[in-house]
Amino acid sequence: MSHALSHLGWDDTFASSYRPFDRPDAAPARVLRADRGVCTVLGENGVTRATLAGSVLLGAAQDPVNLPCAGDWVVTRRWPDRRVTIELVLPRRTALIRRTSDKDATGQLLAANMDTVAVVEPIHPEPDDARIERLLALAWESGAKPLLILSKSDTSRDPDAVARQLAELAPGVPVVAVSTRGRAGVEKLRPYVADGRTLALLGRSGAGKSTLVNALTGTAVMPVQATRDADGKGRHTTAYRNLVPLPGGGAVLDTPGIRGVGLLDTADGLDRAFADIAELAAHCRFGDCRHGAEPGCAVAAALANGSLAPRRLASWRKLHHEVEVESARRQARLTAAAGQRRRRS
Ligand SMILES: Nc1nc2c(ncn2[C@@H]2O[C@H](COP(=O)(O)OP(=O)(O)OP(=O)(O)O)[C@@H](O)[C@H]2O)c(=O)[nH]1
Ligand SMILES: [Mg+2]
Ligand SMILES: [Zn+2]
Repeated sequence: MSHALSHLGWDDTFASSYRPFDRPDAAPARVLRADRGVCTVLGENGVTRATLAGSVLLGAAQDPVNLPCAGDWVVTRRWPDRRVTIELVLPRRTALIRRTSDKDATGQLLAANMDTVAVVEPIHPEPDDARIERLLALAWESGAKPLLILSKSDTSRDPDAVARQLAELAPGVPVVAVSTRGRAGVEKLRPYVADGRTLALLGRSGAGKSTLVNALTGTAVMPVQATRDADGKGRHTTAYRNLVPLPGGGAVLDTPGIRGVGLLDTADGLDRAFADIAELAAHCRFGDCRHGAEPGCAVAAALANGSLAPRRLASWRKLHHEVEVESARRQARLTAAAGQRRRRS
């Protein structure tokens, strides 16, 4: 197995899905950055640019999620004229996908094959509970392990207290407060970027994602916002999703700050992000309990005794509704597409 690639997470599973495509002019590589048909890939022999083979373009025409993305493992082919093409995207172990917009129901792949997805939320200005919950649902849905990073902890007098408070929004998710200023630094994040591991960063613009990447690499690989706005809003600085290999092995995947993040129509991530409510709901008397006025509702009981915050339930309802609407939309699209096929045949 390739030593250089194993630092980036190449393992027996990827190697065995690569094997059928192995040939003298082929090689595995990992996508560092994808840029409209041209990818920057890192292989055994270093970094090269690669264009997309016809078969890859065909797959992408069916669903843009099939396009290679930062973090993907791919089969590359070197041509006699030294051009390099991407022939195939190897099956993804994990995939971070958001719904792009309300009308257009296609998903957008943000990162692939990461072991951990960190939701990066700055301590200052005030952390946004609803955003954290939404992004954690997306993180759970990816199949990777979620992590909540409270960034800019130097701007808070008691970051650990904030972390404890926010832990309630994140059942089963480790919460770490970090600062890129001062001694504490980002060392708490090292385990997530240990040799062979990939950590993806997700969060609003200005959260300090690229600053974290630079702190982890020890060099200024990613441009960061020059000045910190008082209101913390800031313009988008990072425009590309970028996988950055770290000197000690492991990699961190930076993403541009995202404004709207829609959930896809799968509820699994949501159930895991709201494991506290899912657990309560399992104890409701009726299997189809809507947690309104039904008798024997464990969710209502938890609200009444104060162990469940009303805000938390409202947040869950909102996201749940969104997923249901999305699911109905997808069903309608499938029905329409089937109708078209029938009329054509
Ligand atoms: N006080 C403080 N400021 C920080 C810290 N980390 C980052 N910043 C500042 O926050 C601003 C935004 O940082 P970026 O790293 O560019 O944020 P980003 O999340 O990459 O933003 P986008 O690329 O737009 O998504 C910069 O001005 C940083 O100097 C920190 O730990 N403490
Ligand atoms: Mg950035
Ligand atoms: Zn109930």
